[in-house]
Amino acid sequence: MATQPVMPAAPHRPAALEAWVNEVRALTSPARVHWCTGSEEEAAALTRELAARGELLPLNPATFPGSYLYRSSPNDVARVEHVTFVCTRSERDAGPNNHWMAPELARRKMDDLFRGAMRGRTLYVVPYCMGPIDSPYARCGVEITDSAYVVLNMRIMTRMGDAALARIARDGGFVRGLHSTGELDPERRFIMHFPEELAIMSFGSGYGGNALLGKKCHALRIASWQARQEGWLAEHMLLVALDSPTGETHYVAAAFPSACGKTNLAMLIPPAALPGWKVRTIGDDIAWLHPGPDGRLYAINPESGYFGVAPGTSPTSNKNAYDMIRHDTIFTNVALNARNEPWWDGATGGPPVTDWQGRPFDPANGPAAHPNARFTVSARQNPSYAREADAPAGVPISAIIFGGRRRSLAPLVYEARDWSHGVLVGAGVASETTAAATGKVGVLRRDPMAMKPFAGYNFGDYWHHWLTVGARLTRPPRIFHVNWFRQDAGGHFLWPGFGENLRVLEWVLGRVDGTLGARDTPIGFMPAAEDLDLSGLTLDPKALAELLSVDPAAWREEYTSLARDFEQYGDRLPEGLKAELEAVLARLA
Ligand code: OXD
Ligand code: MN
Repeated sequence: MATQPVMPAAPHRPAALEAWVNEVRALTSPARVHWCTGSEEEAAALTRELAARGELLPLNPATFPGSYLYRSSPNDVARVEHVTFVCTRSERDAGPNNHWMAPELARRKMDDLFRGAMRGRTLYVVPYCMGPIDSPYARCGVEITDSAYVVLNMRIMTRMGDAALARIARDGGFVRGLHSTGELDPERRFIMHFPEELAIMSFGSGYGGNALLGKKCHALRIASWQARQEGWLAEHMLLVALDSPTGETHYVAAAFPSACGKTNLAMLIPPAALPGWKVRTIGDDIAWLHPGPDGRLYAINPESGYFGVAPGTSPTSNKNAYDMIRHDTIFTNVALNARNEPWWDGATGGPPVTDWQGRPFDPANGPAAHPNARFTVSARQNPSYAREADAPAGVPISAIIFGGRRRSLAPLVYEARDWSHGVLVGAGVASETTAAATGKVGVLRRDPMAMKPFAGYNFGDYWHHWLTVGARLTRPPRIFHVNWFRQDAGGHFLWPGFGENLRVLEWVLGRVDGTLGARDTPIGFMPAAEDLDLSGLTLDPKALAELLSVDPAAWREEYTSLARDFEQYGDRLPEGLKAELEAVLARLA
């Protein structure tokens, strides 16, 4: 007798979720409602539908099988920080680092925008889990969206569908994210966060960070708020496993502002001159950090995919990424070459013939690929994927590295004296702005812990929380600061970067293990030239000297300006951080 295939039972839909979906349905009036299961068939059907409408363009099936190009509206190409709000009851809880709106006002404004907004469209219910589905550190959410492109991206970036729904039914609570592309009108575009209600409302944009609500909105802004209440940290950090030639593995977390090379560092390929090292990727953008029972700090990557910057991704800058995006990848706002392959600066195919807006390429119109063009790809396609990315308990962190894009001042690397000095080092991160957000590029701005756009509450309280978490760790990670972007007077980079950055990581781990030396400087511990393994590297001695120098007068100015910045946090600025700042200034005097 032929056996019938056993269909898995659809998971139970929690009443609170059904009620919310019904409420949103009444408000937005969609033509239909689709509960996403996360299955292959569902993804294939959505892809076919978008391709039939011309919204997803199939790429060369021989060289980029299973891959598509999506072109966003030309006015919708980056995160929009000026219309991103944190809506806490008290304005002081959002802090001077966030745009704030009173929650009732924000709700009313958003309800008005959402009223009838999904007429004629499908309302997709997207249950998702941030973190391994069986991890106690994972947290779930549900995004309601009217964009099938968002659904396909969320399926790559998160554990999406039935498994997440089953966990939500078990957990009870979930973050509520409501999204509509609206009319893509920049004047009617808002990204609102309600941390006290664990809710997000995003209207008028279809772009990544504004629309894939699991990422920046949930896993950083809302999660940082949750993390403060629950005693952990949600951070803008990559996570890597570093296997040394002697067979030891260390795990490192590193925070850099957007488009400063987190994905490249997370997928680093060791240079030939450093044999025996292996770098494996756990995450490239977000880390959730929890004090563990053994007094160490444990990390998970809440995401399951990469939403990476395409321009600059090349076989020399990041071969792992370059190979990874040769199939089953969604490209957004790249150009096309004559072979219908995606093109950006660094791509190796023929020259661009069609620009990111679909026009015949003409340099007079600007770059062929948008500078913030992206790829969305499953982490499992990464040749350097670390199996620990799925470990429910996370990985113990040996070192935390902060960094920014600074053409002057910050040396190649220095080490904080201890955790609380490290909090000051993180709070002092500054970086030149990039195309990841709208606004001017190349302007130096403070970006504490690379979280300026993402901390869901007052930075004063956030630094206090960092100090509190550190006090609970009996074996805290060491904290470092790096700068790959130092330039000479002629604008040339002093450090080769990319794979060579492993030389700096080697020193970092040598400090962790107590095997490599350092000299004491007013800003922290720094390697002398002989503490770095520079074998096989041709580096001008003058450049090296500059990379490893500290200019006390310039640093006094830097910390005096940081002290002025801190003033805006008033009595929310923790005493511990003030004391660290005064101590550095005293050392610099
Ligand atoms: C990102 C960003 O997309 O930081 O990761 O903008
Ligand atoms: Mn990021």
